[in-house]
Amino acid sequence: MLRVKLYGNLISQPTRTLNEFCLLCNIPYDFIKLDIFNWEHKAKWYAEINPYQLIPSISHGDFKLGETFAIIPYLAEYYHVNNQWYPSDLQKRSLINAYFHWQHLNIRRFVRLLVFEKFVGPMWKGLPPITSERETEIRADIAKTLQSINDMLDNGKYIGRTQELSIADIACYNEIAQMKIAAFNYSDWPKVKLWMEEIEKLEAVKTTMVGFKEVVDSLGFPSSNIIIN
Ligand SMILES: N[C@@H](CCC(=O)N[C@@H](CS)C(=O)NCC(=O)O)C(=O)O
Repeated sequence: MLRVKLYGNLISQPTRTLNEFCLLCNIPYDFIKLDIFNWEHKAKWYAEINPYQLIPSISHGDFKLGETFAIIPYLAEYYHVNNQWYPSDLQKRSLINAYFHWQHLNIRRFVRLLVFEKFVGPMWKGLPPITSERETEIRADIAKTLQSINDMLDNGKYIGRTQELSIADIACYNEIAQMKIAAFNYSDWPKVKLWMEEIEKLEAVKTTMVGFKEVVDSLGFPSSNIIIN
């Protein structure tokens, strides 16, 4: 069976989501680690795989594709995925896809701002350190979004309105777990905390988080919060 080449780096939330999707759905793949800290994703060869020059991307035979939430439906269709992670039922799948669209301007937007302004900007782009006022402002937006996720979970369903965990939960988890590098405390959102613990029991997530922790350690960011038992 044709194998997928997955290009990315496990520091990246959507890379982890795709890695976990392949593991959970037994999709045959090889992981190609890009040294994004040395701008490998901006290299000319990579622009041919993903013209947006972001990670993750895949190549599959001659076909090349970027954007996680375009890649998941592509892989699902090619490998006939029909399981709890991405059911083929049209309505269930559409509810999961709805989360994919929501996340960009909600949880991902605020987490990305925090990670960018606190770490990426000062360390790689020569930007000044984040001020405490600005950090408080972003954390307040994260808190509001976490509260709405907590409320969603409180309704007795998972993120994709499913009865069991799906790839929507995995994608959402990766965004929220990114804040472990900012020593984030999740205890104000008890449903979120429990749900994270449930996800962290999955072998696919544990394996991927080990890789995440390795990158975080190599960068010297706090990693003790990235618990893998
Ligand atoms: N919507 C894209 C987002 C991709 C994205 O923003 N990737 C980040 C890492 S998480 C990246 O490549 N950053 C490098 C850069 O901005 O130069 C997806 O879901 O795949």
